[in-house]
Amino acid sequence: MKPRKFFAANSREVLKLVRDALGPDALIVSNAKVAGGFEVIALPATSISELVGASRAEMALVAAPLRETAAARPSPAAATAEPRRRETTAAPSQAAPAAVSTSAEPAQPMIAAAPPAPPREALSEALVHNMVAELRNMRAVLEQRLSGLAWTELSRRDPAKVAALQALLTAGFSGELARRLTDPMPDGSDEVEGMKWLVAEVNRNLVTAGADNDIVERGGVYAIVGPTGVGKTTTTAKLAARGVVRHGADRVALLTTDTYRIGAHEQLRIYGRILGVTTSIVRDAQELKSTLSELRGKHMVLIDTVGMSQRDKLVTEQVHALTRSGGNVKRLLLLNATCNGDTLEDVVRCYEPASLDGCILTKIDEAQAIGASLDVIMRNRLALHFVANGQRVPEDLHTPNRQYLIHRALRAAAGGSVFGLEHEEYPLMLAPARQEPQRDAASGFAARMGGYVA
Ligand SMILES: Nc1nc2c(ncn2[C@@H]2O[C@H](COP(=O)(O)OP(=O)(O)OP(=O)(O)O)[C@@H](O)[C@H]2O)c(=O)[nH]1
Ligand SMILES: [Mg+2]
Repeated sequence: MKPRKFFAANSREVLKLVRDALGPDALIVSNAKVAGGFEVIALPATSISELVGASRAEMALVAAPLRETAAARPSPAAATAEPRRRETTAAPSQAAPAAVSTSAEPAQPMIAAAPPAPPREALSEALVHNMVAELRNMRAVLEQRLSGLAWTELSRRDPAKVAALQALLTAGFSGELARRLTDPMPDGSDEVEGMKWLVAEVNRNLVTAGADNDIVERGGVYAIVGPTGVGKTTTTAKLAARGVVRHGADRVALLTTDTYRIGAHEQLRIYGRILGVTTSIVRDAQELKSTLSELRGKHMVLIDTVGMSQRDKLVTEQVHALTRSGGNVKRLLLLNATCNGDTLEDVVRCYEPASLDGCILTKIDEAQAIGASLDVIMRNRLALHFVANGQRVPEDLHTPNRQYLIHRALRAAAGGSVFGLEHEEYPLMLAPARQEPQRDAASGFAARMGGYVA
């Protein structure tokens, strides 16, 4: 478990030396810029388990004298436990009087034999726990320092790639997608070419439904799902209005599963009445099935669903009810563009993205930046069917224009923001070590930097 020192002209080479000598899971203990290059002190990955093993052994040594001291000085608790021990010892031989008379002698042998296991175990566990926490902290710090080094190196070597990464991160894209998108950028591009290349790459990765094959044109049964207040009922009405304009009111039907809250279905009924479209309420999977069967002849049936928190277990029940209902119900998830990336990611996960037909991005009129929404949509490979940019029914619903959305997302990078980062702070976003405590510093870092340093 002896630390080894490595030296090379630059950070990339020194990390290569470390990896060649100690493997990809090596633990970097320190790194520093020294005269003529970089110096790194590293340990093999096995040292962590040796460290933990050693600490257990050391604890055993420390615990032994403690046990002896406890034996010499019985605690009140041990004294009260004594009669119970006597009973247990006496029971098998039925020799109670003899046992009592033996234990009336000085109490040392009884107490010395008592296994002080629980406190020792607890102490040792606490020590191991603390050590693991310390190692994780060290790992996070090291990972950030290494990311800093890599960032400096990359800024010097490939400024266009750094500018693209910075633009994506500022726009609210995740480090993961920003790396993935910029990784294949050709080396040696200038910044203007680099940004053009980036826009084309985002464009290629953002899947949208075109005006000619939108759901209103295609028809079918669509359940509009999403968290509370995201705009499900309003968007259902907007879609229904488009359906009425293109196919006539008698070819469109509205359903609501919202019997959860008093009067909730009234909102949809009013829209239905204005549009001249039949509106039905369904209470369970069975009723949904029979109503859908009655509405078989319609071009488009839209189901407005219950609004509830994405963490609510009713979400799962609702998903299953719609699946069980048959009638080939497709689900469209509504995402609120004003939410942050983590919240949107959580929403997508709760609604089982693999079985979604796509999504609609709402409230983009209220969102300062839409990078995080586009990131979640792209990473989860959701098809974006519509964007909603206001409360007006039916005007504020549009088929997505990718150029406009990308321009809008990246525009956030150009304007200054109080939440903006300084150039040298970006590596912190590229090395989210605290969220991934299980990963090794060296290998996790190399993976995250997509091979920039290795
Ligand atoms: N600014 C803006 N407001 C919107 C948009 N879509 C819906 N809203 C408003 O958001 C509020 C909630 O909309 P609803 O359609 O009732 O949302 P919901 O998802 O059905 O809500 P629950 O049924 O309570 O879960 C209403 O005031 C809508 O007018 C949009 O694209 N932009
Ligand atoms: Mg609603």
